[in-house]
Amino acid sequence: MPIQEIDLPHRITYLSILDREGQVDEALDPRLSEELLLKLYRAMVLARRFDERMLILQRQGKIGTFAPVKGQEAQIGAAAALEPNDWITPSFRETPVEMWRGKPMENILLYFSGYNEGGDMPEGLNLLPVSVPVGSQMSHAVGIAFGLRYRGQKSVAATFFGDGATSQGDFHEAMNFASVYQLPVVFICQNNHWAISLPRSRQTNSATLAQKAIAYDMQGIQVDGNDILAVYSAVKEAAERGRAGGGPTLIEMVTYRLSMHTTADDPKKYRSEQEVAEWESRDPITRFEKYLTQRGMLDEQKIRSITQEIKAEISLAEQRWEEIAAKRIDPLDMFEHAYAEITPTLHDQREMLRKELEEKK
Ligand SMILES: Cc1ncc(C[n+]2csc(CCOP(=O)(O)OP(=O)(O)O)c2C)c(N)n1
Ligand SMILES: [Mg+2]
Repeated sequence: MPIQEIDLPHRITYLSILDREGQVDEALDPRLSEELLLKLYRAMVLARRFDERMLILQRQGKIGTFAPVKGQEAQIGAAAALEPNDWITPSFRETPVEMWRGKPMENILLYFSGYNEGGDMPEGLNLLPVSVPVGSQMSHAVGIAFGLRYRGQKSVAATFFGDGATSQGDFHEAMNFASVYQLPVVFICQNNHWAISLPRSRQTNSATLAQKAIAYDMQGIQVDGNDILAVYSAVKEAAERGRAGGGPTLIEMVTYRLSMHTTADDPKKYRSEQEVAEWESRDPITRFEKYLTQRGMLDEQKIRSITQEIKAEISLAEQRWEEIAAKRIDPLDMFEHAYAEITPTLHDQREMLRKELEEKK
């Protein structure tokens, strides 16, 4: 028997459309309308400013631990490429995607300051709540896609996860199931090079994360994850394929977490400032701004007015957050939603807190 090479149906490609200088590859340009381009830019800047504001609020002790998104704002391109009826299952680093979908900023602030109301999802967003267990949200998307197929609906489910999540069993189970049933799932891996303090090089020995698609006979593509046009195009194509019955896709967005893992760690302990500086020069917002400026769609004055609008929008959201929080200030509520019947330990804790609160009155 001769040794034969097995011809596999997929090859891994890398897609980049907008370079660091804001130059676009004309042949690959998705040719989005000026209105959408400006909307994307505004959403990226809003996400960056809101992230900065949240960091200040966390340092002031007004909100708890959260995962900053600085540097990963091109994820908005993925949300924009989906239809409103498509489902999204996010991890904890997709605040910009959630905001694009319509999750109010005050809900995000309520969530991170410990109010149940923050978990309320406005009706019809087709967006699942943040799922903190690493990798868990992938099988949620697969289940949703299975349901969509069963009901004959033409929507897809997109799921976001990090490079670290690709080492979880959940990743492989979700990819396998989605491929066996040819489900309309878009797997979007935000490879930001770090899983807390573990570098991408120690996460897997594979040259790319995208190539993991080959084992499941699904399309896999690596994109410049700091290039919003490339992210948009890759997700659009994957969603259309899923919608047309062409099965799932794995997209690896190569990006970088410019800030800390969460507000509870200090990245200086495990990575060099030189590495961070190198990625700062690939900032997704700067490059998009350069592109829009070169096209005559942005200038200093326009940027200034967008910045002011955004500032006002964030402070309005903070006001609404404070108003809702002021009306809902009974900390005893936290014991009400975990069990139908309270456990003896929680019962004792609740009584202890009740006493403390009464003594304070
Ligand atoms: C199942 C599980 N194990 C461990 C953790 C603790 N944890 C939170 S985030 C994280 C690293 C995730 O890295 P990655 O998937 O690359 O996502 P990133 O944080 O970089 O966005 C870990 C280990 C968790 N939340 N869930
Ligand atoms: Mg990561």
